[in-house]
Amino acid sequence: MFIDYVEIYVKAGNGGRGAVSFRREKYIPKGGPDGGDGGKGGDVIIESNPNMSTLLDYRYKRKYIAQNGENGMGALKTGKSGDDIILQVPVGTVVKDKETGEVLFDFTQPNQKFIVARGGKGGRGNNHFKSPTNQAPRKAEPGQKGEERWIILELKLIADVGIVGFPNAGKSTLISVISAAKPKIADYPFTTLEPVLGLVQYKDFKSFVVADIPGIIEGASEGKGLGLKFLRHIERTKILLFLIEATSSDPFKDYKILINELGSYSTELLKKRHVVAISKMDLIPEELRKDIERKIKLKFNKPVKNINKSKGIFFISAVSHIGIESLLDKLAEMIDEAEQ
Ligand SMILES: Nc1nc2c(ncn2[C@@H]2O[C@H](COP(=O)(O)OP(=O)(O)OP(=O)(O)O)[C@@H](O)[C@H]2O)c(=O)[nH]1
Ligand SMILES: [Mg+2]
Repeated sequence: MFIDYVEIYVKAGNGGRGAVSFRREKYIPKGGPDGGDGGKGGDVIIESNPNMSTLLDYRYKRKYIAQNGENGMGALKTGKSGDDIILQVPVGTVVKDKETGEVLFDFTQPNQKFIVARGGKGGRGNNHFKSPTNQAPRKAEPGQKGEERWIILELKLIADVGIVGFPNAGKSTLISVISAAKPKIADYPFTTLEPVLGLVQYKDFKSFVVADIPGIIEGASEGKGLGLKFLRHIERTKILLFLIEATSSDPFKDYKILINELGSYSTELLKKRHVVAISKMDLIPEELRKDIERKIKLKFNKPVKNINKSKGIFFISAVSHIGIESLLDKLAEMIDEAEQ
């Protein structure tokens, strides 16, 4: 199962307390203080693991408590430090403080580490409190408390291009043709229930990552269909690809509905550059294609509220491999531009 949002509790270990102890040696009646310090509490650390792809583990176990430091001992022995806990998460995970919503860390690379709750320091033993006036201090410190907090782990996939469209528009078919990804494809809506990433190996050994997400319908922002929560996976993409069926009765209207739904999730999404691809062109009889293309182009020339003009409109068929190359050329060019 693909899980992209969890809330968990983390608590670092407390520091051990410092010891109150006095040296005891033969023939020395009054030994000085020799109470050792308490050990440090264990940290709770989060680490990004490139082999993980979901936050599923954290659905079942919600609380992570690191070990406390041990108390200090006589003969200046420091208590043992508590063991750290390391929580592994997929690359693309954002860590937020649950109470404030503040982003604490964003794992964009593999093997990054972040201490989300710091273990408490051990308290000092009584050997630190000796002074000219007090040769036999009975004072030692308690250990500090380990930090604790509720946090949110949210996985936002990292892709270059996000494909958005109505259910059944052919999004999964397209990603299966341009990449090695093998998502489920079927002739019914909401076939795709979780996002899929595909690596497109492009000319000149370049590559880019495309994300296929579940279909969006009118009213998705009010919870219709699968809702909009998976749009978090296209928040980080550089480019959006709107995929609209050629056989639709009004492709331009579909486009406006999609824009509207995206905008109600986040206006930031609409600031991304985008292209439009009209899919399933093989279903249009060949002799009608030119005419239909011309009409659709004309319609899409009109400006749409809240979004910049698309960087191009492509007429494609994933099944018959029509127009795929020029679409990929454009996407690669736009990614290059976005990276400069
Ligand atoms: N003729 C034709 N059919 C296509 C083409 N692309 C996709 N289809 C068909 O359209 C149907 C839906 O395709 P999917 O790729 O599953 O569509 P989707 O957009 O991923 O759908 P959801 O996951 O439900 O949102 C399937 O029956 C595909 O075989 C195409 O280029 N030409
Ligand atoms: Mg699909």
